[in-house]
Amino acid sequence: MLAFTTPAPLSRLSALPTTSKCPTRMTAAEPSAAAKQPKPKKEVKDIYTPFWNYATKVLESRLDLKPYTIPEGYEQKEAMVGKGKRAGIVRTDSYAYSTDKLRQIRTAHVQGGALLQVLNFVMMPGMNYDLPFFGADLVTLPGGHLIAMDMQPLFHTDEYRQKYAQPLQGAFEKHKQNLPWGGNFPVEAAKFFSPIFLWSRPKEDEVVETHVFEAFKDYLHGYLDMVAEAEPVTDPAKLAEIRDSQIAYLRYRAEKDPARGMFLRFYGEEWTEEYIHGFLFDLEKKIESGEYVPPV
Ligand code: DBV
Repeated sequence: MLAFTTPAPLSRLSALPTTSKCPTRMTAAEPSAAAKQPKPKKEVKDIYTPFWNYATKVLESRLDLKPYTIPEGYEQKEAMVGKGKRAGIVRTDSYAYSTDKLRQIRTAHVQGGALLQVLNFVMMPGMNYDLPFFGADLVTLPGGHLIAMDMQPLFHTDEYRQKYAQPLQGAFEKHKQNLPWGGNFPVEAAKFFSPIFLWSRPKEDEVVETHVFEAFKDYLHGYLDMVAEAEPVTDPAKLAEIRDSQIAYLRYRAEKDPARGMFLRFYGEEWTEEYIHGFLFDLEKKIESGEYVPPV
């Protein structure tokens, strides 16, 4: 499904970031020069670095960040993908932090130029908070973009929606006008989403750079507002419910990770499974190893 050749309108993504850019644009005034040269490669935009740079600044300014250990060998991974002229490097960078309230804040940033670009950014609260998960899955494939952003709920009660979806209802209404429903959504995933789930498949880079970026900013700040307000839960019955719900969610994400196929192709099975279970959705492993002790 993934290909290096990119149809319009994503033709600007038709070279990999590691390949040299054509230094000067061929103009109509230089037809002979243009004819002798190989077809100029157009510039590939790095779409998600500005998103992550923005998020990092906000996280640093609004939270008291602590380091979160990324398993050795998983901070950065590169692989040559494709053959001949179409070969290029796909690089995955990982970033992680924690805070007193957020067990894990982590991002996977995949840079494969024309092949694909991904920013997958999730914030996972400690189990003594009933906070939702912050989830952003921003994906650029040769055929277009796939945008998912949500405050993924632990519970589906009116009270919970009032507390954790309502504050962002206005932002949701505003952004969904520019980011219409993307359709074709896995049914079994529905129970993990909130009423303010933004899910869209824009075609144009500009939509990502403008409307998606604005929504990203609002959702990020909205989530951090909720985190700032959150009070720890102490009721043992409630703690058990939070624990079950968090595990169900993260188990689902690990099992159904839509990036698994891509990672398998690029980096092989051993790396992929360890990356998914040992970093991206590591809660169960951390509990098993005793590195994370759920509150009781
Ligand atoms: N998705 C991840 C992680 C990724 C990632 C960790 C690091 O959870 C990337 C990478 N998502 C990724 C890629 C694709 C998708 C698709 C590469 C494209 C897969 C392909 O077409 O080959 C939202 N992401 C999707 C899809 C959904 C989501 C519904 C389409 C899958 C399908 O149609 O079956 N991911 C999903 C989700 C959240 C999320 C609901 C929460 C915000 O992060």
